[in-house]
Amino acid sequence: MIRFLTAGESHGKALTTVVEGFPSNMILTEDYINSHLKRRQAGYGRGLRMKIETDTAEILSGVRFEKTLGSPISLLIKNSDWENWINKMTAGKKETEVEKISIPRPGHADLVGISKYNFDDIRNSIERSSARETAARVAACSVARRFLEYFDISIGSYVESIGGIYSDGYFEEKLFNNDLPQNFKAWDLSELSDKSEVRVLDKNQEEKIIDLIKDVKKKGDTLGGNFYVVATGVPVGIGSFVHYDKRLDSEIANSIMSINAVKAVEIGSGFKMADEFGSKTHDEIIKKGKSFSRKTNRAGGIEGGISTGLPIIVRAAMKPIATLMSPIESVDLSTMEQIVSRRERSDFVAVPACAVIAESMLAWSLAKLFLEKFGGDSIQETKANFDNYVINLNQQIENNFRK
Ligand code: EPS
Repeated sequence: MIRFLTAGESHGKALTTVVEGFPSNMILTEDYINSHLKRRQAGYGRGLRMKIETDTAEILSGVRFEKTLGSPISLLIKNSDWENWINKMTAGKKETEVEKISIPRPGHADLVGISKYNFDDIRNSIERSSARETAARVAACSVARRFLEYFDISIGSYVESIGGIYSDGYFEEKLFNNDLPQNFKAWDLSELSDKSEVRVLDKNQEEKIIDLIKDVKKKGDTLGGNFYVVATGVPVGIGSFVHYDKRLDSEIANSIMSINAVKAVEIGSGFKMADEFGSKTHDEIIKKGKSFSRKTNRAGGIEGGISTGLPIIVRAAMKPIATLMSPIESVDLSTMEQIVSRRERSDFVAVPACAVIAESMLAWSLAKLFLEKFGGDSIQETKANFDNYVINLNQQIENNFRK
């Protein structure tokens, strides 16, 4: 079983993560991890903080001469902004008076956090609930992503909409109609979308979105949006129907929903399916060489909680950022007066970053169930188990069904 923990506050000294359970002998470098950290920081509409930080992970353990040892991998990402926050965030004694925050921002974790943890300062809620934590996740999950690359499993994403501005649906149609080029890899989507400042695939849409963000910035408002995350090369048989916690779709939904500000997760054409006839929904099974495929991929690559071998398609919705420069109403907890909420430096839009984080979390979920099936202490052992399975797949059906 693989697992990871993250630790660190948004304006604390650093973020850390410990990743455990991956096989030995995988090539893993800081450059690889940092390339994904950099992608998470991009996107038009982010706030000033991203100009301060250049997220880089230092590998502290679990890797020797660029190869994993099978032991826990610990990673450190320093917060450059720490210098400005030492007095406010020190783990040591309070040396100076620090103003307590008493006005919760609607939509943020401020109010529930102080209620739950018995805090006398909303700062204590803000710090750990901040999406800054996702930098540590992207670092941790890049180990999973690296692992999946050994099996040609590729992950990519793009932004479908921001502030209600959608593309023409060309790519979604291709995905759901299972009409992708033979050599299509999900990473191709990221290579394309990473070229756009808002990670969309359509130039026309990009311009409209950037104009809207400019307008929203002026007004002190924020935006959310929808995005797609796709995985290709996932073999048939990952996940299971035998128990609720072994289902690949529930595992994925859990990990994507755990990302800050995500409010909905959909597998395949989920919500649309609910409005259609069964005959117009289910993916017909067709012969493909000696094996099988599906005419379409509305199920998003998962049936009965198990991967079908077709691309895994996940869509998610991120709500608008909760910190507003033109704030809405709240209550000052120190006076119990109705008042407008506090302003705090923040992003205006973070949907492009959210899609990168979702790639990372999808990689984690896939690696988790993949390793549960194939196991192995070294990457060579895992690879041998995997190759053996793939070779025998068709033979198995032939032996069991042909007379
Ligand atoms: C965030 C507020 C902003 C964002 C932050 C998430 O940070 P700050 O308050 O320092 O300006 O930039 O995101 C990150 C720091 C990051 O790395 O993604 C919040 O309140 O959730």
